[in-house]
Amino acid sequence: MSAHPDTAVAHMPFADLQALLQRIFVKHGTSEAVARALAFNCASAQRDGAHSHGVFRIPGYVSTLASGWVDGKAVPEVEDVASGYVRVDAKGGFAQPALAAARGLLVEKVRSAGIAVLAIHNSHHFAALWPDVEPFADEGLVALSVVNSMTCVVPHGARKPLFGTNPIAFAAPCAGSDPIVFDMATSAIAHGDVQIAARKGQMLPEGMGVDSQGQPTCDPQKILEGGALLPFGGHKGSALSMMVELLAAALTGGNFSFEFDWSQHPGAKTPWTGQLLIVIDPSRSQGNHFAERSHELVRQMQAVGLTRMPGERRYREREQSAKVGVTLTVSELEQLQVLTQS
Ligand code: NDP
Ligand code: PYC
Repeated sequence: MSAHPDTAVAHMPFADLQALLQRIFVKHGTSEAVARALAFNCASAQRDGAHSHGVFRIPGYVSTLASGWVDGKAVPEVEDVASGYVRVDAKGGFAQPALAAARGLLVEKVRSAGIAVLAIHNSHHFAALWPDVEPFADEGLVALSVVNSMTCVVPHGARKPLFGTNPIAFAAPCAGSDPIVFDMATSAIAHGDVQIAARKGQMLPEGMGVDSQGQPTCDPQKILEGGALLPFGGHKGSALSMMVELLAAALTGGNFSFEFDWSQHPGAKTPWTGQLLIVIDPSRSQGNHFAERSHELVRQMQAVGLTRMPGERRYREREQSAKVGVTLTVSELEQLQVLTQS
């Protein structure tokens, strides 16, 4: 008996997956440049086992492009506004090509001023955030990024949802190892993981969300059908989520998570908001010692019993993907192949 396509797995080289995704993006209305940026991001998430933002997201990208909600051919406009400040208008397109367009100028400013900010607005971010920060740490820089999303999180102490799932990602170099990276939603669970649990018919742990009546529920379907999520860590996560709204939207000129209305675009899934990156050159205060100090911190954390660093699971998955290829289910692969045709 052969395995079910939802559980049977296929493996493919990273470059092949990236090329397949790139074809899908172009087929469904993006420019080659946008397709390259999104395909690299999405294939990287799949390669690293970041499944809530890997190929799982492709149907959402496709339906959003079809709805006319996002401009898949937008050409970002980069503005050099100050010695440590770059601003980008993504022109209603995706955030990743906007970052790619401004990256060279941003790094130039970080190297000359020691720190620089990249403020992206009028942008859609539908992806994991770590791919936006990790490459800076590979270059010896420290990077922090925040992005806001769509209203689905009830601020601590409030009655109705207002915030997005609003992730924060951080990356820092570490001597002798991969960069230290964390990337976390400020909601108790990412919206993508709620969708995955609903699809699998699995219940969530307690404390993640509420139903349409505001009552606590572990049923992901009830959260998706008129319910909402809670911030992680009560008032503390709620404050961080508020900070993300301020930095990613108020500061950049993007929409708050509650400010856009996609109801006239059935199929639209990508939040139309903003993103902030802060990048620091640690050599300005620590000479070449920052990466050694990072390593020392990790060593001490391990000495008190820590067995797993944030980012470590992804690096392990990445290593495994390099050996055997990127893992997808047979259903996912079949679905991708269909999307290259229609
Ligand atoms: P997780 O809760 O799975 O993980 C958060 C962080 O904690 C990761 O860096 C993870 O490392 C680390 N971690 C997890 N478990 C442990 C552990 N036991 N010990 C030490 N570290 C641990 O992520 P979320 O569900 O909060 O977010 C998932 C993704 O969703 C993120 O990539 C985020 O950017 C994305 N997202 C995107 C949004 C958008 O608007 N674009 C909105 C909301 C979320 P590791 O990666 O190695 O597991
Ligand atoms: O998983 O919460 C999420 C999310 C929102 C936008 C993109 N991903």
